[in-house]
Amino acid sequence: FNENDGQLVLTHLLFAFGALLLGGIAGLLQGLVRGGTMKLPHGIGYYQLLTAHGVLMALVFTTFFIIGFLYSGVSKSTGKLLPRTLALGWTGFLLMGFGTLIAVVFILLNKATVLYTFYAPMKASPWFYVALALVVVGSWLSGYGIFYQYYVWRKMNPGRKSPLFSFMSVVTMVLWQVATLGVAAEVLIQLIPWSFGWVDTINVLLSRTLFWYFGHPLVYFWLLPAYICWYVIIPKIIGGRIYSDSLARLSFLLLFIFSIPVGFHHQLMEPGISDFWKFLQVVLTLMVVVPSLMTAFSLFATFELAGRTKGAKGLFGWVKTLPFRDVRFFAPFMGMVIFIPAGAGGIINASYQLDQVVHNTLWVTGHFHLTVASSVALTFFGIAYWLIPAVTNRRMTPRINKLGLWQTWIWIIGMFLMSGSMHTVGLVGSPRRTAYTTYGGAVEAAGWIPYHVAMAIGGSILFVGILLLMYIIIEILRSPKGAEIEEFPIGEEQDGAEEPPKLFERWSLWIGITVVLVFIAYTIPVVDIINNGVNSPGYKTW
Ligand code: HAS
Repeated sequence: FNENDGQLVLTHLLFAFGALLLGGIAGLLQGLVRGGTMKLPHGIGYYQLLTAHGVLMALVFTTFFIIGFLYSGVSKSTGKLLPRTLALGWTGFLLMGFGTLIAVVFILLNKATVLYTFYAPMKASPWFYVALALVVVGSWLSGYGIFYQYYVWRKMNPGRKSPLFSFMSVVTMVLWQVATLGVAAEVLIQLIPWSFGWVDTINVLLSRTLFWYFGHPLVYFWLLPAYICWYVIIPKIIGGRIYSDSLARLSFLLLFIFSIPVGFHHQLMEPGISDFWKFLQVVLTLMVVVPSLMTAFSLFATFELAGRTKGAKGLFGWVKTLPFRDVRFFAPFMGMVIFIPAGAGGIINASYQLDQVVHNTLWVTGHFHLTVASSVALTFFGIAYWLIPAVTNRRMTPRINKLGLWQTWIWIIGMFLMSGSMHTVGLVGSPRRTAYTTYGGAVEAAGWIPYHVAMAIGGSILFVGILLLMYIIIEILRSPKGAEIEEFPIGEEQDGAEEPPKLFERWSLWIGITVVLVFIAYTIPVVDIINNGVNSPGYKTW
């Protein structure tokens, strides 16, 4: 792996894992404080810790890891990063890193205790919002680096289809650019002027709408890199072939166009948006499920074909041929398995009436611990075990493989306890985001306690999983640089497969369709929210 490219990738990954460690500590502590097990000194409270946990894990860990991973694959699949790509990558990293540091300082100072969704009318220090803006701008620059590399590759290879990894990286970053317009508008037009005191009030519903315009595609920004691993990397690891390059590209394009005009499914219970627009966005939400079902189909096909070429017999004989003892496969594979119930939970949330039962309960917290914190996180861990050796010219030793398998099991057990309890207790009404309380001794709330204990135990097991992960990373970095170098597994398509239609790389078409859908889904409700919204003075959280 090219050394300069490797350094850029490694720096992103280490920053991401540093955030994961800090976020994990905050997560453990918030769980203990919430459960009433401990009180922290200096007035450090539940919401402050929960903010640190959410921001560091959901926003910082994911974004840095994803950008590092995408750059690695773009470098691998197009040759080597061009000087301008590298410059954009490093500038993006510095801006995002600087923004993150400022944001974390303000959270630690208890001046930004507004949770990872930073909903108005809760008001943080203006510098927290400025820091967020820096992170977003930095990530745009990183995206431009990927676009530039892809653009130059296509110019130099006219008529050829782009490498699948690069194509998917471009879709992921285009999705990110379109999605972050919402949060950038919220931060720049609403939150910054309001928190500096330049305006007295804020239109809360507008701010939440802009947030969720960004917030839902955000979850696909987390998912798509995991899908890149499932589609491109896993076939190579299992000794098989990519089932269909065209199907993979199509599912990414569908995820892109349908992931954006669906933010209202997070606001189904909110007044101020009429039923029709909620219904329309629910329909579009169910459309975005389709490419995930296509992905499931494609993965099963890849596994089965690989198994059959190895001589597997019977309907399910191929399952036995999968390399379960190889952590590069096992960790992402468990991510896939978990994504089946996780996705089903998402469909429940998206069903307008069912959401009335689960909204704002711990069920939703359980949902996103299965999706992002299990399916996506396990896939990212599985990637890190070979990617860090690959970019540092080291070898993934059998010991690292074994420790990785342990780490995966610990994660699964911890998450089973934690997310399982969250889902169950959420269904019987236990709310999310509430500090320690006995609800005035209510009988119903007393019944929730065993689940909260199980959540705390699960959370503690997960923390052990994070510590083991850190140990493995240090082990990898301490291992000698050897003559044997870890391979960067990139799958190839079945022989004789058809070329994907040229239309797939006509970006103006896909971006155009997305813009049209966004206008249809958002114009009238947003005009309505602006005209009829009630402004709030808000309140400082510090
Ligand atoms: Fe979600 C809330 C709907 C997917 C993350 N979601 C959240 C929040 C987060 C989040 C963070 O409609 C909370 C935000 C907050 O703080 O308030 N979600 C969905 C739907 C999907 C979905 C319809 N969510 C995700 C993913 C996430 C994520 C992915 C992160 C990465 N979600 C909602 C809704 C809410 C929500 C509502 C708001 C709820 C409320 O009331 O507030 C779908 O995209 C899911 C589709 C997935 C599938 C599964 C396909 C399965 C595959 C695996 C195949 C396995 C194989 C291996 C091949 C249909 C691809 C098996 C092999 C064997 C041998 C067994």
